[in-house]
Amino acid sequence: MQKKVYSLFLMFAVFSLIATTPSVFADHGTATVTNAPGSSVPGCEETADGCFIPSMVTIDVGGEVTWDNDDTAAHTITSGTPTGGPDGHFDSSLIMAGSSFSHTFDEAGTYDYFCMVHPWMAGSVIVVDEAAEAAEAAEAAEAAEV
Ligand SMILES: [Cu+2]
Repeated sequence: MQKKVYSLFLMFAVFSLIATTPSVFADHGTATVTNAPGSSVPGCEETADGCFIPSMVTIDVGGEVTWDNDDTAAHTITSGTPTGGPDGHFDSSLIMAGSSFSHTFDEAGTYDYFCMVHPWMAGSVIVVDEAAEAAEAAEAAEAAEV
């Protein structure tokens, strides 16, 4: 009897996990980053916001990040680091003032990027596999039962 109640509770826990997953997807499906105004001269990297606002975004696998260049200068969104150089994941080439660039991320991981014109401008995109994490959590809940 006790065992049956516990199984019901576990089933409810798993169902609620499944039920909440789609909303998590919706929350992290897209992200928008803007270039800090005046970032074509050094200084933005010293501010709390950084040169890309926000300088770190988290999305799900399959999500899309859009960079809006609201600054008055042209910038690039180039994957890699200022010291290591471009790593080939993505490169916007020059984005003119008032234009934007989007990239879809199909693999989990951390993607650093910078501006080739102004190498003090750096940011990161973190791509997480929510479905895999939910499955792991469900597995952990199951393991805890034993
Ligand atoms: Cu730039």
